[in-house]
Amino acid sequence: MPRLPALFALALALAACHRQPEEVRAGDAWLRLPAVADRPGAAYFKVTGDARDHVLVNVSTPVARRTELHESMKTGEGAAAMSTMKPIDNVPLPPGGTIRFAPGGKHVMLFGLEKGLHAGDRVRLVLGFGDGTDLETEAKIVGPADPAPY
Ligand SMILES: [Cu+2]
Repeated sequence: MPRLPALFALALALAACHRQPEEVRAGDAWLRLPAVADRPGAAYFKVTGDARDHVLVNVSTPVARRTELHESMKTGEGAAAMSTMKPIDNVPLPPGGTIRFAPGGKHVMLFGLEKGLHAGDRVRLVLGFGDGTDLETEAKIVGPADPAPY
C-alpha cells in the first residue's frame, strides 16, 4: 500500500486545521479619512480569538491623538430613522470567536488625526486587551468616499 503514508500525512494536516487556534489574530484593518479635515476618522478590523477568553479594551494608532470604541445603531422607524452611536467600554472575545468592527456597527473613533495622511498609506493599529497585552496590525488608509477594502 504505497499510498498510505501520503493519506496519513493528509489526515494529520486536516486534524491540525481543526485544532483550537493558538493565538489571537488581527487583520482586515483599515482607516477611513474624514471628508472634512479636523473631523474624526474611523478604523475597522477583525480579530479572532485563541482558546481562552479575552476582552478588547482599547484600539490606538500613532496617527490619532485619542481614540474611542463606538457602536452605531439605528433608532426610530421609516423616514424618522436615524443612525446614532455611543461609546462602548470593551468587547469580549470568547474562545475561537471573532469580533468584527465594520461600518454601521462597531468602530474605532479617531480624534486628532495627523495631517498629511493619504489613501493607500499603511499605519499601525494597536489592539489592547484587558490582560495588558497588545496586538499590532497594519491598517490601510482609504479616502472618505472610497469603498470598504475588506
Ligand atoms: Cu463613532
